[in-house]
Amino acid sequence: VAENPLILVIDDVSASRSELVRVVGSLGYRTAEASNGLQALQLIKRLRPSLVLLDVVMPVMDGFKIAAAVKAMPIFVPVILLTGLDDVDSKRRGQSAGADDFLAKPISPIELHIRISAMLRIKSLTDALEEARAKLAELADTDPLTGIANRRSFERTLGAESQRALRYRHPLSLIIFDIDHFKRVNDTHGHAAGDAVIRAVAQAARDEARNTDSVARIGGEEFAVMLPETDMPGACVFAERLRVRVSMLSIPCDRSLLRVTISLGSATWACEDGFAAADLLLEADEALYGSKRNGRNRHTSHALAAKLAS
Ligand code: GH3
Ligand code: MG
Ligand code: MG
Repeated sequence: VAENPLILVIDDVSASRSELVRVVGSLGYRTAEASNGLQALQLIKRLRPSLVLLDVVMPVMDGFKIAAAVKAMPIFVPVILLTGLDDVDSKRRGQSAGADDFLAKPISPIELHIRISAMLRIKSLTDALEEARAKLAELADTDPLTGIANRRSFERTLGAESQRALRYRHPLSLIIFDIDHFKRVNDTHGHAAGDAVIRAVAQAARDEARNTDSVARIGGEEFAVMLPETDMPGACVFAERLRVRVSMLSIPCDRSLLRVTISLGSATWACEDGFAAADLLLEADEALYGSKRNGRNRHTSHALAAKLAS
């Protein structure tokens, strides 16, 4: 059940504030009140009101400044500006500050009710759109089979983490891993079993990683883990733990339990020379192929700067 909308009343004059709060309350809304701009902005952040009723005449931070600050927030909070009767100049300034509607004082309760209802309708439509947009954005970044990040999302993370590491000169490691002889799983047990294996391996990596790490599926049976603030020994410890964990999985499939192994390659930037995100990926990929060549079910690590220097 949706809660009663919360209306924030902002007015410096205590008597008119109380009167407005009383009227809004009698219309069936929940209320909160603020007597100045600073307090109002803090309350908006904390309480997330559905609508703001804002007096235009206030000391220090007037209604225009407050309206502009509310509109600069990343959430949509409708603002109804309370102006004097026939105060066209205030309406014009309020409009350019971002106020959504205007009401002339003295306020008629019926007029107030109509304006609030109309604004709340716009607010709920806007909120529903924003929710749908956020859901789509999440879907666009998620691999449907495993629920972890997809390649598109991984590439963005790789770019962002590379820039952050370079800028603050903090170490950064990238691990790429690939399921060994995965074709055999598909060929022997079928595609559905193959999918179950991919899901189980993704879950293992997700469980092993920290919240600040990012795990992504970047190919059919190929995954990546970004490890910010992680040097080469740290990446080796993580890779080894993950390798062992995956090798110990028993994945149910029909009447049998499937076992798989993974090969891993890592690249670490150790704050020496500069590097590009693509270098990290290339180097981790080369390390992975080293692991495949040397017999699979193992981890190979490359240092980025050392390779560039040689
Ligand atoms: P290697 O040890 O060298 O990695 O051998 P491999 O058999 O794992 O390597 P290869 O890259 O030749 O095979 C990968 C297979 O993964 C081929 C493809 O059919 C299968 N595959 C890719 N995506 C999916 C998927 O989403 N589901 C399933 N079940 N199989 C997939
Ligand atoms: Mg493979
Ligand atoms: Mg592969």
